[in-house]
Amino acid sequence: MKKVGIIMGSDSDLPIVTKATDTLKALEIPFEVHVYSAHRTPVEARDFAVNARKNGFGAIIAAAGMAAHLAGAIAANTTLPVIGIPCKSSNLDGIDALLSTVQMPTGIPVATVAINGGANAALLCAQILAVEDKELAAKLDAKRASDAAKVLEKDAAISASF
Ligand code: RP5
Repeated sequence: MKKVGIIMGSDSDLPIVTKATDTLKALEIPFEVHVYSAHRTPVEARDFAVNARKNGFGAIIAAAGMAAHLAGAIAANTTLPVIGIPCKSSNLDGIDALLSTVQMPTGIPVATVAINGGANAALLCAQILAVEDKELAAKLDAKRASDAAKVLEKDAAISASF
């Protein structure tokens, strides 16, 4: 199976990235995690993206806050799918990172999840990899069914309490 590359702009983004790594672990998807910044270590961020396909990656998650250019900078240097996580790490509550990540110019797409949406970033990677992987697709189907069953249990409990 192809690996997922996870890049975060700072180690202060780790609590959000952990939601992605937990999700990938549960689905038994291999991944690598790095701290590379579009601004502080632009050479390392670029090199990772340029070499990602030949290094066995199938999708990349880029998590960054504030003036979040990481996902766009990674996407500029690879045609692998890039999923951006805008991180809430400033006085602007993550709106700054959301707009910086989502507003990509035509030709260089970044699939942007919700502010702090680490789990959904991992699930989107899984869905991309599952296009060519029936076993992974079955795990995703099972997770959807299990998640729905939990909601219905809550429905029954709440409904019975009134
Ligand atoms: C961004 O700036 C990082 O992704 C992080 O969300 C934010 C703050 O970084 P630190 O000052 O905590 O290292 O580049």
